[in-house]
Amino acid sequence: MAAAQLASGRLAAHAEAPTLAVAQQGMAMPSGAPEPKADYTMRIAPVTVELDPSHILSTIGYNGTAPGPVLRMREGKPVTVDVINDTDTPELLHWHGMLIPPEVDGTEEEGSPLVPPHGRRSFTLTPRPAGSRWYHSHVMAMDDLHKGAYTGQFGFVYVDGGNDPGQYDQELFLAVRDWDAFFTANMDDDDDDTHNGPLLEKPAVMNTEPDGLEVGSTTYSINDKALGSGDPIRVREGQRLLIHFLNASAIENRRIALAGHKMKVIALDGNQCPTPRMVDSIFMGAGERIDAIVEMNHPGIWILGSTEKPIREMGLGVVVEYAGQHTQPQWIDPPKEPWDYTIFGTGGEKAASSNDGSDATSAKETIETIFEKVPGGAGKFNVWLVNGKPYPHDREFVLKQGTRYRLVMRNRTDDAHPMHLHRHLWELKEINDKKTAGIIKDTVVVPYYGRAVVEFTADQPGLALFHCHIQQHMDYGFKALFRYA
Ligand SMILES: [Cu+2]
Repeated sequence: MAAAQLASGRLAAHAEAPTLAVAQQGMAMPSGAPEPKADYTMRIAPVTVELDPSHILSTIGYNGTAPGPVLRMREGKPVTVDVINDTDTPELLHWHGMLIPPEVDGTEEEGSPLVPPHGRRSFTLTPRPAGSRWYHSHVMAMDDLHKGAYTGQFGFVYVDGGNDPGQYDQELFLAVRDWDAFFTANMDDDDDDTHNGPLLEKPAVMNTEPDGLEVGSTTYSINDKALGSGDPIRVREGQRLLIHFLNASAIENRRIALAGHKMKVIALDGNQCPTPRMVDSIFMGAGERIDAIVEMNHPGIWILGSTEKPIREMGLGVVVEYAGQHTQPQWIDPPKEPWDYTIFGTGGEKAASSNDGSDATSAKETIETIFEKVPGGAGKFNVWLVNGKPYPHDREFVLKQGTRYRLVMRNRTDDAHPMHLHRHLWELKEINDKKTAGIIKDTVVVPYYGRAVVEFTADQPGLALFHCHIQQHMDYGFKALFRYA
């Protein structure tokens, strides 16, 4: 009964799952064998993105756009995806938040095959679970800010589980992005939403060595347009919007609001949360998704965008325009409330069962992780340690099939890190000692000098990459492989 439609022309351009012709000249395909038609073809190639008429950037994207198309898949129905790489370097297409084998997950560390330069590869995967997932390049970028997650290689994949997500009049997919990354010695951290915590993991003795170069940006967009450019989101009073948000940044965590409106958060990382809640703004670590319902009950012309004025002025926003309104787009600062995942969960202690299908009462084993930064100093890069070592580790993290694990993440650094575990879902249990249950995620922001505890069941045999979703942190050590015994 829900009417799914897209708000604007530029979003509509992303609505159709592409089924491009498969045969391409010069592509090495086995001769003689009949070529099955892929359900999706993803062509990796240079694209231009017109953020606004005065800022057209060159990057790498999928199927001629950045972000790539919104792919809609049916939960549990296998699909074949042809990935064509029209660039000069090997590529990997990763499916973030899906429970799929390492061979198709799209990371070199897990052993997924690379898509060779000017080559192609076919992958078959069974999309699950239902909800808002996304795809992106998972190659290492190191000091090349035109590779991996710095490029336009990202997009939504929505896995339809057949459940009614509630009534809505318009469905929007909004990816928050920064562009034209550069190295900087003066990183003005915008992820300070987590600075107000109890600093449980702050070391008694601080490392005062000077930091190395970090990655910054002064160019932002939602999807492929800067604020004020492109079509507004056109609405009518009384409509309900279902907005799928994604922080597709390789660099930063972000806070977003829609001026004049509250948003009802219904899902975190695509998974319905036990307690939907109205909020004035949302906070997303790099890689995280939030689904929200917004009632259009405050006619006017408003800005949906970053809560930080300079970031909005550099493009991170989109105009929301009620029919018949003709004012200038307005911004109103939302109340400053620290982001707290636990308000979307159930009361921690008594919530015994999780909704990821596991038996939370069975015996658990604990995996302790400690994150540290080795400051790089002037002109160099910081190195990031997991349990005292940068990647690769040896056999530190070995899982037993069927066992429920309690993963403790201790962040002894002055950054908030969005930590992601591939091919598994985890249940958030604690943020800075505050307990919760029932929140199922694949990425969690471990606060500045803080601690997060999650639980997951080892039920996805094979290698699984655990890493910070900030590309530079991952590239310079902040990752580890979980393996099965
Ligand atoms: Cu990080």
